[in-house]
Amino acid sequence: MAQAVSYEVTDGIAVLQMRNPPVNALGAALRRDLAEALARAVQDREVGAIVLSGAGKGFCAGADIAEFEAPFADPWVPELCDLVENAPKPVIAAIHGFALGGGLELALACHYRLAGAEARVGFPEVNLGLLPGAGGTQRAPRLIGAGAALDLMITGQPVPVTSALVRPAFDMILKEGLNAGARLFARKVIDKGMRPRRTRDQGAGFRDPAGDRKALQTWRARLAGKAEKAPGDILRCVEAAALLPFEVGQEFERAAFDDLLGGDQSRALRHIWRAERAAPRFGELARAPPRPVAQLGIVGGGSRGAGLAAAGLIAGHEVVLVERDAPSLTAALARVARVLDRAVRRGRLTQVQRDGIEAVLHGKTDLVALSEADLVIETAGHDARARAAIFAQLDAVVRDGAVLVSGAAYGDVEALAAQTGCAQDVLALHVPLPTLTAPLAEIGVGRHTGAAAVATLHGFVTGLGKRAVWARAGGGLIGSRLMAACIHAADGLVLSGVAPERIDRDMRGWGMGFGPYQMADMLGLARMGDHLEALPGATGVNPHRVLAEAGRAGRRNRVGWYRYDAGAPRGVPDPDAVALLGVGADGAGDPGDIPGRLLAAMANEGARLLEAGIARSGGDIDVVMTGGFGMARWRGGPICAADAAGLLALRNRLRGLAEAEGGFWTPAPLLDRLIREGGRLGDVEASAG
Ligand code: 3H9
Repeated sequence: MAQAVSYEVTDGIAVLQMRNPPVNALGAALRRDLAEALARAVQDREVGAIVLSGAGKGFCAGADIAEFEAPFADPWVPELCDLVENAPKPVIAAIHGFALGGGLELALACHYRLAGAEARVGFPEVNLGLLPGAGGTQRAPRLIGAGAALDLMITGQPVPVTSALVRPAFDMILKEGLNAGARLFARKVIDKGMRPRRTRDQGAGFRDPAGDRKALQTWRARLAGKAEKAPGDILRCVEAAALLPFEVGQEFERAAFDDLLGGDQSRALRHIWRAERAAPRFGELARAPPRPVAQLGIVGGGSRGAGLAAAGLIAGHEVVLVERDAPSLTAALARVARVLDRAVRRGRLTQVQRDGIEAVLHGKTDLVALSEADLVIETAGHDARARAAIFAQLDAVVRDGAVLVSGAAYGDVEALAAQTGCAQDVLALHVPLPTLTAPLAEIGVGRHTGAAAVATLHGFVTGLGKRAVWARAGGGLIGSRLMAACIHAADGLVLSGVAPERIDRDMRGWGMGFGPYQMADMLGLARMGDHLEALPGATGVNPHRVLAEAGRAGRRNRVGWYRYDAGAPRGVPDPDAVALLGVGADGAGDPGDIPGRLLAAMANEGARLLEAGIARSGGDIDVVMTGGFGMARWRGGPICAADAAGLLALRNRLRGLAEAEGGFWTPAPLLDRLIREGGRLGDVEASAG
């Protein structure tokens, strides 16, 4: 018998167990072996009923996502589901852990379903820009109704098997003893002469057509105007389930699935899925174990410092927060308290936990208080000199083995390390705002940083629930460098008379969470001015500096590129800002293709980061831009977008811009090489890390 499925017959019951670690993904071998095992059980005269289960931590995680980039071997998941459903002997699914995507579709194709009470089920295909394509959109509504099916498929969120949404799909939920329970159930099926109960012939889910129509209307209204394609296709397929015969609905689903699979959105989301899993794998983790972090030191209690202190407290660390004087400390502790209160309101923390947490928060006004800290993150230095002074003082007070982290994306780690006697323990960290909830953390590794310090910071940010991304420290980490390139490219338009709000609107329309000028206001215009001055190749007027020097700090003082008056917390366009630059405030300049221009700048900067070894891979860059800078996941990030549009087109655009506007636009040599070799930016892997 083949190895991806075990086969065992006892007392007339064949148990087919999927064995494809780690998650029983339905790869080609498993599909083939399951089809063979099923045929064997059907032919075996001794067998009266078949139990299908999964070994390891769950029943089945669905189709093997790694196989989506090549043609599928037979039987493909829909055919496998049909084989199961059309089996002439009863097939009983015994689900533990999870049944997701094609795994749940396989379970729905079985004739009876049992689950362990701990199991979770769901249709996460939408997160990959897909829909359940193995009959799920047709079978699920027949069992649980269109409303529940849409909730599961459009949100992509797994739910417990005990949830009212999915409970009707299960014959029995067992608190314990799933395998024994499945055998007993199979015995009963045999003894009572129960026949295969094909889901395609069921109609319990269609009992409330008015409710189904309402659910469809509600979802249709919610999805109106949304750019993502998969949710709308899911809606149409689920609607078809109620209107069309099963086989016709299945064909409809199959065509929609194939269309999504070949489209740019799913390709981008699959790229992000892979890249997000690859990003936290740092080479350093194999070279040294992390050091334990019991006490966390934070220097500076501004929004970043306070956010990190709160995140550290919630993750169970003792926190020492140091500010320069008593009034600053009072303000910093109040900031931490506000972040914690917000965490309670959002359900990240219970009030009881919140009440106890401040006992392990110590506010101090002297760096000496950090003598016991295992990890110190500096967020106070406003310029390189101030940061260097703090690192020199830290070196004198912290104990051996403490990891010292600069919280500034543009911090010069080598210069800071030179202030200490422990260069191997110095590195940088950038967590986007809002710090507590940002899903990612860029770890900036210096030339002299040791593997143990990297592993320690990696372990710390992972413990905060953030995805770690590797970057070489120096001259800005990945996100800040790409945003600076984006904003510099936008500035060229503003200086030629294009209104900033027009640029922001077009970029939001393309799929950025915030426009570049909204982003600059959030970061602060003085700091944005610094970032642009550090950007290689950026020359000419620095409009952020001009505005900052005119007293327009950004959101902080409610006036930057936009005005943030009491009634307009999101900001209103302010022609006075552009007037300061001496260019037309009427927005009359010719914008051309704004997203194309700004994305070209970002992709080119990304290529430079790859060449310089600042980013390890194109995937890492896209993970940073989608996870930390609000770029739509279905766009896949600037590197994925550049690959989709074609590198030759990108290079030609850059050449044209370089001729017209100068050196910043010069195409990175890596682009030439990739064009020659037929390569893609998204496949570039630097050897760093
Ligand atoms: C689908 O089913 C389409 C159908 O409608 C059919 C259409 C015709 N494939 O997350 P973990 C890997 S689309 C391949 O750390 P956990 C994962 O990359 C599919 N590989 O474990 C990792 O590998 P590595 C719909 C997969 O316990 C390893 O397994 N299904 C798949 O924290 C362990 O993963 C999904 O979208 C897969 N389907 O969580 C399910 N799934 O160590 C996505 C996982 O090399 N998966 N891997 O990086 C999950 O949500 C979680 O992995 C799961 C386990 C909850 C299952």
